[in-house]
Order: sequence, then structure tokens, then C-alpha cells
Amino acid sequence: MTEPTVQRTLIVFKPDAVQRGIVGELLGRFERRGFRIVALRALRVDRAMAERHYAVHRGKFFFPDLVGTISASPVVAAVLEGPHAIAAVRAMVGATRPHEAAPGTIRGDYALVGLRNLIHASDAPETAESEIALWFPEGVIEYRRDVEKWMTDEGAPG
Ligand code: FUP
Repeated sequence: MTEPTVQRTLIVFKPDAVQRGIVGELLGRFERRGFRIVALRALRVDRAMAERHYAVHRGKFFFPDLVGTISASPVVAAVLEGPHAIAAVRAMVGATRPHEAAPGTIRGDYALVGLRNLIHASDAPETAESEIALWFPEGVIEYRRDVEKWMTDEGAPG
């Protein structure tokens, strides 16, 4: 088989996830799926950082709420790496409006309303690259795990 595209994507567990004490549980979903954690940090987001992160939404009516919500309390950010990571992680996160998110997704299993949607995930290769640079200016680590051959096509027949 042809090797699938390995991508990196940024996820941020927002203040509601940290305050509810479910970051580990949610991060575990991505680990179990097979993604490698290549960066991880807990931090407070100040207004300037929040405004840069949400720059595409600047000017929209909900922009002040977005900035206020993500800077209200600490967050946990991570970079995940794996095949088709950007789309696969977005699918695991679920629809932006939690009441519309499918059961089985993070938002569909844990969230109900708009600004309390627990997690951010990059939505495209360009945004993933710029968001990773914003949240992890020191860069990410590179490694492989021995279990990789049992979780990818690598080493499998065919
Ligand atoms: P998502 O990538 O699913 O988090 O969605 P977006 O990046 O489009 O939106 C970022 C945040 O803006 C979401 F967490 C929810 C919020 N939002 C609103 O509050 N109202 C809207 O109409 C759209 C987004």
C-alpha cells in the first residue's frame, strides 16, 4: 500500500476541559487512535495570544467572547502526529456546535453548547503549520514508537 500522508495538527484543550478535569481522558482518545504526541504544554493564554490564534475571526460578533473564553483559565495544548492527522482529529472533535456534534465525537459525548466546546483542532495544513508555530515556537520533537508497525501499514503484508 502507498504510505498515507503523515501530518501534524494542533489541539488545544480549552479552559472548560481543564476546569472539568477531563484533559487526560480526552488526550487518551487521540493516543488510543494511534497519534503520537510530539509536543505538549500547559499555559495561560493572554489576550494578545488569543487574538492571534483567532485572527481569522477578528471582526465577527463572537470574537470578543472567543478571546475572553480561551484566556479565562489555563489551557493544555498539544501537537499530534500521524496519518491524515488534520482531518482525522477534526472528525474525532466533532461539529463546532456541540448540540449538533455526533455521538462518539468528543463534543458529541462531552459538550452541549457553543463556547463550551472543550477543544480546538487545526482545520487545514496551512492553519496547522501557523498554529503549531504560534503555540510551540520552540518546535516539536521527532520520534517513532516500536508499536508503529502494528498501527500503520508499515510491515503489514500487501
Ligand atoms: P471549530 O474549528 O469547530 O472550533 O470552529 P471555528 O474555528 O469555526 O470556531 C471557533 C470557535 O468560535 C468555536 F469554538 C465556537 C465559536 N463560534 C461561535 O461562537 N459562533 C459561531 O458562529 C462560530 C464559531
